Amino acid sequence: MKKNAISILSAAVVFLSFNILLSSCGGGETAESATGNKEKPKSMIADEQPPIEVSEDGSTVTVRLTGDDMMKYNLNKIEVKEGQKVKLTLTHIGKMPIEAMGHNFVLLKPETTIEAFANEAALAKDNGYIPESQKDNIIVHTDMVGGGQSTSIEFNAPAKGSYKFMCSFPAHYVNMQGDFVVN
Ligand SMILES: [Cu+2]
Repeated sequence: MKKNAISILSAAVVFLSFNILLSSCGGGETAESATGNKEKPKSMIADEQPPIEVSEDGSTVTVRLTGDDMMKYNLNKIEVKEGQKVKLTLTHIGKMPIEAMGHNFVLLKPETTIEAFANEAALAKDNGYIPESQKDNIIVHTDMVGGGQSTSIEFNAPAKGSYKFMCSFPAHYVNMQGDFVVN
């Protein structure tokens, strides 16, 4: 009697382990297909777009600039060619509201210093942090955006040279600035 009970018990253990093995295999397969190429979520495809892309005929350059909740752009250098049309989109990939973590893109003329510009900009809240007193020092700028928002501008690349771009939200220029180089 005792012997029988033990063999029934061990058969039950084997049966249970087999079931666990089967279900874990099944789970594994599901996870695999979820990350397979065909199942790729749209956001991942968007991430694969290059941040700077030149059109086939070379006439247009698309710039996909992002800003986040950590006060960072995805690019600290943007290189284009003289005569190119620049289509720049700034996307705020964070979640914070515009009042707390607004971002824009301001392209400054070469003789302008970022610090002087930023100090004036910080006082220009009512004008989206674009100071009237510094308008002559701006080549082009976007609107200010908050988390989840996006804005686009189109402009012709300025003359050959090295320019600075920055975010004019108060204190952001410390982290959010870069070189805009026209070759
Ligand atoms: Cu900013």
